[in-house]
Order: sequence, then structure tokens, then C-alpha cells
Amino acid sequence: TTDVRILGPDGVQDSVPWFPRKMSDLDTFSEKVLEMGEELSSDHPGANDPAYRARRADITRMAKAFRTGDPVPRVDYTPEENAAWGQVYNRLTQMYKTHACREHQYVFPLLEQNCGYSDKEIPQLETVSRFLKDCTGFQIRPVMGLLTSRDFLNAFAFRVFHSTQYIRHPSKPFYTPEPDVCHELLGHAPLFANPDFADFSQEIGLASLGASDEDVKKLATIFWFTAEFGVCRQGDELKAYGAGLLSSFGELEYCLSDKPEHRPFEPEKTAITEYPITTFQPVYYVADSFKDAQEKVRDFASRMNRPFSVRYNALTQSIEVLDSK
Ligand code: TIH
Ligand code: FE2
Repeated sequence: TTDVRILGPDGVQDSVPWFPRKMSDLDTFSEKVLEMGEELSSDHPGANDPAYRARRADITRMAKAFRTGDPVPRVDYTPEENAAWGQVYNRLTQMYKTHACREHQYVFPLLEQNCGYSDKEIPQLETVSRFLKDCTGFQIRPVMGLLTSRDFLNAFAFRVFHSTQYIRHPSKPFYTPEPDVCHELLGHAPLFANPDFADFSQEIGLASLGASDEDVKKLATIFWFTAEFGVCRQGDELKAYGAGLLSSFGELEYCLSDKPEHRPFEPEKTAITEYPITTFQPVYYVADSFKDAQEKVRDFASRMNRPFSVRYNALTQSIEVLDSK
């Protein structure tokens, strides 16, 4: 990305990393995916399964062609894919009652009623995107695989969530090191239907626009330890609200056990913590409540240093840049 010039508060031109200003600018992200997107790395469970690879290529080709305003293309999942989903679905939904935060538990039945969530077949992203739009204005764009942190976070400024559409390899249903449709639909989608969580996600997105690489890394780490792997206290119990936990029955069990370390969530410290991406997390950050995590992150983001501020205009679906803070 090339830098753009922005008029700073003191009338001096500042150079900041490029960022999307209108919804259709997100179209430029579709080709830029990180490893394990198009090409599976050699230790991936699907790497030596040619049929799996071919199927993934078909699905990601559609994501690559997606442009702003298109409906999310329908994928006709095979009986094997629906069976893998059903297996994950049944294991997870049994655990949600005891392991998921109450916000996730509240939305889940609404997804069953409105979006056809069941163990029979994988729901279509388009159906879920429409439902989220009604609830919070969030919408889903299909993506080939992992985007850079900057691109992925920038899209949240527009209430856009990038979602994969393919499913994990059926040989390892309990955990996958990369996002897949189970992770997106069972972990993320329920929380994007929650108005507070939608605001929180957009806040991180707005903070990431034109931010320095260092600040983007911090925001991405905070996102990791909240939206992906967040644990919170509800009553006197620990519950999972992170999507990476709510989509992995292996890690969902493990995260609330006494095996990993649980530390109190403090954005300054959390933002500089290293983490593995292919194994269960050794450390979880525990928020006092789901709301408390959002407020703390919002506060952290508002104290970040940027020579301008931004706001989202939902009517024009564009970012307004305010020259001085
Ligand atoms: N590990 C998660 C799962 O098995 O569903 C998927 C991911 C979470 C975060 C990044 S990839
Ligand atoms: Fe995720």
C-alpha cells in the first residue's frame, strides 16, 4: 500500500498508510491473501488430499470475483461437507449451554429460526449476511483466506466482516489453525448480531484506518485476545466469547479448564503479548464482563496517536476524515 497525505491539526501534511474511504475500496483486498489461503501449507490436514484442494480452489475462486454490492455467491455443499458441519455443529451446540457467554446463547436460537442453522446443512453466507444487516447493519463479504491484519481490521470500520466459505478438513473437526465456515458461522456471526459487539468491532476498525504498522499490530493482538479468544466472567463462572473458542470443541473445553493461564484483560499489556496461531492458546485474557472488554478496548483505541480522526457515514457508506483530532 502506498501512503496518502492528510492535512494534520497544525496545517502540516502528514503521510499515513493508505486506507479505504468508501465501501467499494474493499474490492482491492480480494487478491491479497496470506499463506494457507489459496495454497495450503504442507502440514495442513488437507495438503495431501487433492479432492479437498480442488474443492477449496473452486470456492475461493468465487470469493476472488466478489465485488461490493454483489450477493454472496451460493455454494452447494456436498453431502460430505454438510456431514462434517453437522458433526462440528452437534458437538459445539451441546457445549454452548455450559461454555458460551450469554450473548452468544441469546442469539443462537435466532439463527436457527431465521437462517436455517441446524446440523443438516451449512447455512449460506448470504442468508446470514442479510440477518446481520437487519440486526446491526453488519454484512459479510466472502474472502479467499487470511487477509493482512490491516485489511481485515479496516473493513470493520464499514461494518463489513470478511468470511471464508470453505470448510475444514473432515479428518480434524475439533480444531483447525485457520478460519473456515464453521469458525465464521458458529463463532463470529452470533456476536455480530449483538449491537454492543457490532459497535465494538467497528470501533477497532475505525482506529485501524491509517494507523501506524505498530498500532495495527497492537489492535490485531487485542482483536485476537477478545473477538477471537476472549474469555469473560459471568456470575462466578468463566465463559467463552471469542470466536476461535466457540468454533473449536477441543479448545472450548480446554480454555475454561485449569490447564491454560488466565490473566486479567488489560489492553496495554494484552496488546504486546505474543501468541501461537496453530495450537491452543497458552494464555487467555479474562474480561470482567463482555461489556467491560469493549469499553476498555474503546478507551485504548481512543488514546492511540493519529494526526487526524475519522467517522463513518452510514448513508454514503464512506469514511469522513476530520483534519484535526
Ligand atoms: N482454531 C479455530 C477453530 O478450530 O475453529 C479457527 C481459528 C480461530 C482463529 C484463527 S483460526
Ligand atoms: Fe476469526
